[in-house]
Amino acid sequence: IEDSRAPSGSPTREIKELNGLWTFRADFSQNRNAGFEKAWFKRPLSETGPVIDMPVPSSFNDVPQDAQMRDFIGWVWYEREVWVPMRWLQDQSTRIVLRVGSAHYYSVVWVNGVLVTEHEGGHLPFEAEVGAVIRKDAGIPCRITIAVNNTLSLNTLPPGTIQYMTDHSKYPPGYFVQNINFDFFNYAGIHRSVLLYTTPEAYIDDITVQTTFLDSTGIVNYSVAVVGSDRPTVKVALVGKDGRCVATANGTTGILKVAEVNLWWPYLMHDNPGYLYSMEVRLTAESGDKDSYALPVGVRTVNVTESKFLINSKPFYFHGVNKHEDSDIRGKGFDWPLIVKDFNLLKWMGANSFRTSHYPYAEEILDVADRLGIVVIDECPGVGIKDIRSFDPISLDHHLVVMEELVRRDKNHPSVVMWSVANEPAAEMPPAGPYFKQLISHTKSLDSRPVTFITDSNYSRDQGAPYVDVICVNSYFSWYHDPGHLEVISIQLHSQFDDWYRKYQKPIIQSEYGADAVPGLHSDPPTMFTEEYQKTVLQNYHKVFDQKRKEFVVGELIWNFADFMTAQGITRVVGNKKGMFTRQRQPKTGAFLLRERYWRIANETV
Ligand code: BDP
Repeated sequence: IEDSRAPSGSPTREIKELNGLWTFRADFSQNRNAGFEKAWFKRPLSETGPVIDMPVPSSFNDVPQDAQMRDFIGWVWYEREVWVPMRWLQDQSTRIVLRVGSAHYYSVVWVNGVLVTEHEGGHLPFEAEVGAVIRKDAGIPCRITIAVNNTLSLNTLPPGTIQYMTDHSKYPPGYFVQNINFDFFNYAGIHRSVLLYTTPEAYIDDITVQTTFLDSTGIVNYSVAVVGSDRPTVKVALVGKDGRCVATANGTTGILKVAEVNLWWPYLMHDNPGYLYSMEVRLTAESGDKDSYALPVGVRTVNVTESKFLINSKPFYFHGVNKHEDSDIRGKGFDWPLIVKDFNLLKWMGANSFRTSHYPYAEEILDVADRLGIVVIDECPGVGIKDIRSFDPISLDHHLVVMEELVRRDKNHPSVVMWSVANEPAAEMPPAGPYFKQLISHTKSLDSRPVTFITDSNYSRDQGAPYVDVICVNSYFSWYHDPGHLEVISIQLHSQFDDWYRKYQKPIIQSEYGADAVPGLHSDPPTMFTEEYQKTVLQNYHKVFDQKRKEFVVGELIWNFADFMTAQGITRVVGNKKGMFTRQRQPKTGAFLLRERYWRIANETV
């Protein structure tokens, strides 16, 4: 399933990882276009100018010891040579695919100087079939060149603007800055793995599963998309954790029925969370080609009522976090030790859920969430849509495509229980109504999960809320509003919940709340930026949550799991400090408070 999941290998497929050191150059020319004008892709990069080493995957920004590189806007060029195994080349029917897990923001890819694909969007995979190009030049190593541009415009997701500074008494000629309306560093580069992998000529292109259950019988509706064969024979088997086959079916679409099903349950809701079957799909084409693929499948349902979020028909309460893909040195680059550490911290805290604020995370992260039973709200990069021009048809068309790519990639993850199409857009602007109506209905046409976006608009003026299944509200009482006044949180939070519920009768999640705490700063009575202030904000919010979760509040997600880097600005002390953990993942006082709280809630609901 080529572009919807990271290839995991199978008896019929091989993978070659291209991670490691690549050759790299940033295009500092005045118009940032020398690379295209001089066709840097045609020859080895080292022949057209100076190069440096750059690790993949990683953001490039913090790797060189150079402020200009950290803040670079424009095209950067990556290159790597690789020997492709002879047997891949000899068998003409082997498809060879080049896959990039993600690169921020716009990518152009060449193999041996031949353009093979382009992709817009910084957080989702893309790929190209490259067998024909490589076979032409067999006998020499193949040269892969990837140019990546991190410039954001009004029509990108997230949006941004480039501002030229023309007062030459203040700025040098050609000086420009990238303005953004979102609160995290615009890290860029090749952020996830680059792979070459093979499939047979007739192959399994995609699999879709939808699950439900009736009493103790699990029901898995599946469909398999095959490319390269008109009359494929498809056999499907569902295998339990103990290796026993529990159901079989034939054909490209069908139903698997599992007696005495082990449902997929969230962490802390059941003593055996995250149960996954393996759905083994075998294809035989009329040509004799065989392909196979094993997809982890969790059997569970998701439903939303007027006041509850139900998983497997039981009320589910989100006690979790908002995260970022962010850490020292590698920025947003994929990093297994960091990922496993973060899951260990989530479990330590008793968190049962997270939101992928504010863009899709690496799919390997969702694989782990599936296995642990951690529930995910899967967000697209629709963050910072504040300018009315970012609601135009060009933006909407791109946003629809991004949701298609996201759903195609993540639809089979049982951990994903809801899509978020945006974070804090200017939802009170008139064009927001039709924009979100179309965006949400399009997403619903792709998949049956509930859909939301995260709002910070006033309940009476929000134009998008009529179309969401769950109201997700961010608020920063006693921080951005009434800074220093902890005593107003209770009244303001009660009003917030009651206003929204009265108007919409939909379940509500507090999708963000929090306060900055510079680790090690203390004061009593609490003052802003100390650990005590952060802790007290949380305590005051929690008192209200405890009342409202008996009614229609179905979740609380702290902002943020860990401190993270942002653009430089007068409200950010080396980044955003609203983390429960530091950027190096050491707990602040608030982390211990949440830990106590989350375990207490978990023990009530089990
Ligand atoms: C919210 C944003 C989030 C910010 C947070 C903050 O959704 O991205 O980081 O505020 O300011 O409005 O800390």
